[in-house]
Formats: sequence, structure tokens, C-alpha cells
Amino acid sequence: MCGTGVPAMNLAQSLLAALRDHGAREIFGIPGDFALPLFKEIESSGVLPLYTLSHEPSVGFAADAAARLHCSLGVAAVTYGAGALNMTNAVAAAYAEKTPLVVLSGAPGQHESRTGLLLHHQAKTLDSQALIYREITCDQVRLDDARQAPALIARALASCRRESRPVYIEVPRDMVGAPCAAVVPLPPQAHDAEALAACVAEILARLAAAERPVMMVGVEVRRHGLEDKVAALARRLRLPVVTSLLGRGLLANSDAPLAGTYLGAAGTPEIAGLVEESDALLLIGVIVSDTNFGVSRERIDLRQTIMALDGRVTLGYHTYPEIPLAALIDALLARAAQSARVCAVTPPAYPHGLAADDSPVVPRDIAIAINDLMSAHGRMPIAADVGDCLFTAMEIENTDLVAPGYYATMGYGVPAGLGVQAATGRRPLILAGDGAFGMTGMELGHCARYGWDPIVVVFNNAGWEMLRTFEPAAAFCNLGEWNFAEIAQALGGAGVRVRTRRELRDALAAAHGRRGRFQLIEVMLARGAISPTLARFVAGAKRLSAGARHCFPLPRGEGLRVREVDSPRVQNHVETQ
Ligand code: S1T
Ligand code: MG
Repeated sequence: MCGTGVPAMNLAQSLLAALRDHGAREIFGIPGDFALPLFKEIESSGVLPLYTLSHEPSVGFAADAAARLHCSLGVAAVTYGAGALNMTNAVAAAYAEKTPLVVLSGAPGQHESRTGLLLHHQAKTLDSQALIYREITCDQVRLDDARQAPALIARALASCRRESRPVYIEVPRDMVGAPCAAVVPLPPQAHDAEALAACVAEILARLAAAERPVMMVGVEVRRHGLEDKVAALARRLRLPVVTSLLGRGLLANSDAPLAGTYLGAAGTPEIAGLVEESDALLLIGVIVSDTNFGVSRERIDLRQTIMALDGRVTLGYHTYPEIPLAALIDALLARAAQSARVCAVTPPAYPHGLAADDSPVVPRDIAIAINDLMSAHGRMPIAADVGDCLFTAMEIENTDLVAPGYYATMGYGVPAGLGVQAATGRRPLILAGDGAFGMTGMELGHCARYGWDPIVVVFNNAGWEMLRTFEPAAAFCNLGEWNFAEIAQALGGAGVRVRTRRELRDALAAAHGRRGRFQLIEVMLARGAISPTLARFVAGAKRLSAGARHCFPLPRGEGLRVREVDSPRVQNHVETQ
């Protein structure tokens, strides 16, 4: 407060300081007239760097990726209506994959809201946007009273961190400059120490009694910054570790006994057997989804598992509510004695040594060529889009990977790669199919002004190949052949088109040696040429959709019930009452 008792900051400055204090490191955004005052404050205050892109879905994807690599908040700032509603798919993806994303939306001022006129960018009512965002965020606040604003901001940011889900903050444009007190962060969520102790004792007893215990790690381990502690716990308990599909890349920089990624029938029989034959499967932060479990060869009886997710722990038919994952891992580490169990894990073998000949490239060659590149020059973070490029990535060395492995939206790869480089300064590898690149690839045009220089590999099979594997006769999956290498030049980067393994190897080496501009390698793939992982995934999904009865009975305790499905859609509908 300055001497007159009037707060020294305005509302926008208080909000920005709070975002920084809660772990945000940058803002991605696209302004509009309802957001101009907020963007002017973002730029003039310099509290957080601002990166603008061309299309709001990209803003959401970039902020999502930054949050994942920071293990902290990502921030996406947009205008009201056309901006915020354009970004809903990216925010839904963040919600589904538990990314702590803060949505800042400009909004009409109070005076104009009372004119009775329909305002531009207004859909149904002036509240419609906030109502829509209620479905894809865990908390929503409107800052229309500067006296309430600090408490509302503190609540929303605490919800975002605690739930590791997006939150929505609406900033009426006539409130940005209002004098406002600083935000006082809320204390961490309390938990019941006795319940935690009982839960830890039961988990350790269950694991000690098991003959084939296995740990599977998922996204919450990354979101809450727990990788090192979880790796230490796996070593202490001598548990073999696998990641879920969505958790791929976790523990990549640790010495945990990591066996690889569980992909059910789409993965290796060894890992599928390790998981599906376990008598104590410890799921830490794993989203129980079809893409993580959908093509399990055998039915996994989740009632036999220990599931720590969404701030609660479920064992068999009972649940310990309100057990924050960080508190659980700390308590397990404090109580667990060094196990004498023998834990023989064969680390996953990733293919290397591309035969640099004149054979046409197939997707697996791309994984081999990237593995060779990273063996020679060190691992790079990867941003992968949806399509066969994501399945191909399963054969790339374990490295930091951001991808919508569960929500499975296209358009993620390029903006997420830009978010990775903005957030970490590390040069990313971006993998995208021609279809997905067509959605957000143009964002590469922003690289020059921000000094970003990703290496972009476009899998050009002239169509939606992943869908073609399910519907081979579908002409609607054909996209025609675009020339992405030439587009790269126009966007300020360098582009090359390759068809043979030799050309691919040489193009990657040349791209790696060139900094300062993005390097696009357009790999021409024959129609029908798919990765072995995608082929197994499709075969597994088709087998299951052939009427196979498939369900994952979830514990029926604590408000969880499952509707068994034997329909082609291998889905689990876990509904909380
Ligand atoms: N629209 C969006 C935004 N996301 C999606 N996931 C889809 C549609 C459906 C979809 C897939 S996979 C796929 C589509 C259209 C084709 C991807 O084509 P491309 O990027 O060229 O990659 P590839 O040729 O390797 O398949 C998922 C299954 O729903
Ligand atoms: Mg394609």
C-alpha cells in the first residue's frame, strides 16, 4: 500500500505478480479489443515474457507444453468470445491430461455490459463463455470487484496447482487499471496425517506380500514435479517401473529400473506380461483411459491395483480420500525400508543404425534415424502430434516428450514444440503428420522473431493414414500431396524433401548442424506405410472391437462405479456419483 492507503498496484499487476509467484514463467497469447488493456499491462510490466502466435488453439497448446516442462503453471491469454472460444479444444486437452493451465480472458467492461446491446464476440449471453469454460476447467473467477480480486486469484491459482487442471480467469477490460492489493497465496492443502500413515502402511504391506509388484508412472508424477522422488522410491522398493503411454518420457533422466512404456497389445510382449501378470500393480498418477489401457491383451483387474490419482488412493474396494500425491510419495519414502527383492529389469532396446541406402523411408526408419542423431549429439526434447508420428515416437529413445497421448487432438505438435523452446531454451524435435501440420504448422512463421529453431519432421503420406488403417477404402482420408518443404522457405525456415533412408540421415545431420532458423524435413511416405506400433495398436483395437468383452472393473467404493462395456468402443466409463 502506498501512503494514502490506496494499493500501489493495479489489478493486472497484482494478477501477473501472483502468476509469477505461483510458478508461471511466460504467457502465450493473442489479444483482442476486450483484452488490449490487459496485454498492454503484460507488455509494460515485463513481469512475464509474452509470446504471441497466430491461432488460439496454438496458444493453448504452447502454454500446455510449457507447463508440462516447467512442472508448473502455463498461461494462455486471449480475448473474449472469438479468442477464448476458439481455444476450448486446447483447454479441454489440458483438462483431460491434467495440465495446470491458466486461461486469462479479456471481457467486456461493466458499463458496456449494462447497455442492453448485444456486444460483438457475444454468443448467447455474456455469461455463456464462463459457463462453457466450467466444463473444461476446475475453477472459474471473474475479477469484477478489485476488493475481491486478490482472494479470487489466490483461490483459482491454488485450485490450478492442487488439481493440476486448467482454471479460467475473466478480466473485464475496465478492471485492469483498478487499484488492487497484492495476492496472498493460500497455504498448501492440508491432509489427515493418520489417514496418510494408514494408507502408506497398507500400500507397503501389499507390495511386500506380492511376488510380482510393478510400478506404473503417469502424468501426475511430472505435473507435481515428483520424478526424482518416484525414481528413488522405485529403487528403494526394487520395483520394475513402466510408464503409461501418456507418461512416456517420464524418468528419462533418472536411474530408476525403467523397463519401458506399457502399450498393451501394441507394445512388447515382455512389458505387457510384466504389467498384466503383476499381483500388485502400483499406478502412480496414471489416467485410467483407453489409450493407456485400451489395448491390453489381458483384462487388468483394477480392483487388484493400488491407484494414486486425483488426490486419492484406491486399493481394492476402498479409497483414502484427500491424499495429495506429493504427501503420499514423501510418506512412502520416509517409511519404506530398502527392499532385498531382486529387481531384474531389462532396459528397453531402441533401434539404432539406420541403413543409409536408397530404400524408401518407412516410419520406423525415422525413429532409427533420430536415435542415431541423439546418440551422436545428445537427447533432444520431442513434441509429437497425433497420428503415426506419435506411435513412431514409441521407438525413439526415452527423452522429454510432450504429446496429447490421451486426449489425442491434432494440431498440438508445432505449437507445443515452440512452447518447449520458449519455456526451456532447448531446441526441440517436432514430429507431425501432413494432416496435423496443416492445422497449426504455419505457427513456424513466428520462429524468426523469437529466435526459435526447432527441427521439424513432417510425415507426409498425403492423407489421414491413421484413419485409413481403420478404413482402407475411405477416399475421404486422402489429402493430396502438399509441398511442405517449399512452405518452410516462405515461413523463414529451411526445408528439404526426402524419400530415401540416405536422404533422411543426411537431412537430419545437416539440420542439426544449422542453428538460428527452423529446419523442416518433409519425409515422403508411401500410402499404407505405418509404424509397427501403430499396426499392433490397430490390430489390438480391431480384435477388441470384434465384440471382445473388455472391461476394467474399477473399485465400487467411494463413489466410483463402472459401467461394463462390451461394445466396440473400448472405453471405460468411470462415473462418480
Ligand atoms: N481433428 C482433430 C483436431 N484431432 C483429431 N485427433 C482428429 C480430428 C481425428 C484424427 C485422429 S488421427 C487423424 C485424424 C483426422 C489423422 C491424422 O493425420 P496425419 O496428421 O496426417 O497423421 P497420419 O497420416 O500419420 O495419421 C485421431 C485418431 O482421432
Ligand atoms: Mg498423414
